[in-house]
Amino acid sequence: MYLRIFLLAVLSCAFCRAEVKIPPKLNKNRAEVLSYFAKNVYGVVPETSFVREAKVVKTEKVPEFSATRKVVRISTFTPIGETNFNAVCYFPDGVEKCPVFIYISFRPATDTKNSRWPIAQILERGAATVAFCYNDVLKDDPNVLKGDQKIQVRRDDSWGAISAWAFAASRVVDYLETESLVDQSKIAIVGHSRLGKTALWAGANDTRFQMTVANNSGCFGARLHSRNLYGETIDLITAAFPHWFAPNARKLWCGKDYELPFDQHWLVAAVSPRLMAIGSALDDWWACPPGEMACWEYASSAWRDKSSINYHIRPGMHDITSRDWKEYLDFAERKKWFTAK
Ligand code: GTR
Repeated sequence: MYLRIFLLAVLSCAFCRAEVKIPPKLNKNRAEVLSYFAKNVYGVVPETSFVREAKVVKTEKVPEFSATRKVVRISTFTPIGETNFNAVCYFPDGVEKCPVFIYISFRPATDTKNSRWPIAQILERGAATVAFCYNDVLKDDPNVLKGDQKIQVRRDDSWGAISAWAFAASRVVDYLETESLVDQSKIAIVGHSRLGKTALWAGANDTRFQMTVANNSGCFGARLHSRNLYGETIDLITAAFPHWFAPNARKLWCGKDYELPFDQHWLVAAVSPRLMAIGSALDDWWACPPGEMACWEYASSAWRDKSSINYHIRPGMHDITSRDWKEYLDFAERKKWFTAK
């Protein structure tokens, strides 16, 4: 498989416009990196006085999972105002203090047959898991930030949907901090694709996430722009999904993928020394696995303990599968997350 990816990269270099470029060296500290990416890519979260609230609205036993399910109503804040969303939590029976895997979901969190969120597989390891649906926070629609009465003039560094979804993930942690079943030192944030970008942005910003998982996260995720061989470009992503980013992302960087003064390994490095996992899929050409692999390689230098940043690539298409989850759970196990069981 690694031979296949190598050949893919070589052929792509030969036939595409790609060149092997050394990405810009990280020349900022973590706080500077975060404010740089906020201003120039994902947008700045404004100061807000919204009332943070999390209410457990339902608690029930789920015998088929040997777990307790809690539904929590959580308040959050978005570029179009305050809103509420439900987080669905599963706590395995018999574990006093659980690691928790928060999954940002495309599908409603009430869907227990979602192959991308393998509840039983996670619970079996002695971890709890929580999901919320990103659309319940802010609709994933290019028009969502346009023409709304509640939204004032959108500034060049105003926040977009990725920031809003990441902010909501941190509100889930606010709740978990009040939950006695949780081991506060073992909270992971997991996302796939656009939600892999979101997980990376959330994990870079909020140090309460002790593990960040960016699965097939591609452009503006854990993939170098300067090693994009044949996948999504800044032009394409910011034209199709302008609402994901600050207007600056397009204004400043469109068409400049190979000449940026930064690259995504800076953001990945902002997760260090906490745990980071990057996952690729071999046939996910749009996300560009060689660029994700290179992002891992360049970001790795930020970790003194190299075993705390994990990379894997599996055969197959763009997806988060139980094979990927096994990789992330095994990574957590290697880092002694499950000793409590
Ligand atoms: C694509 C987008 C990618 C990725 C993907 C997804 O259309 O171009 O950046 O985020 O959607 O989220 O599935």
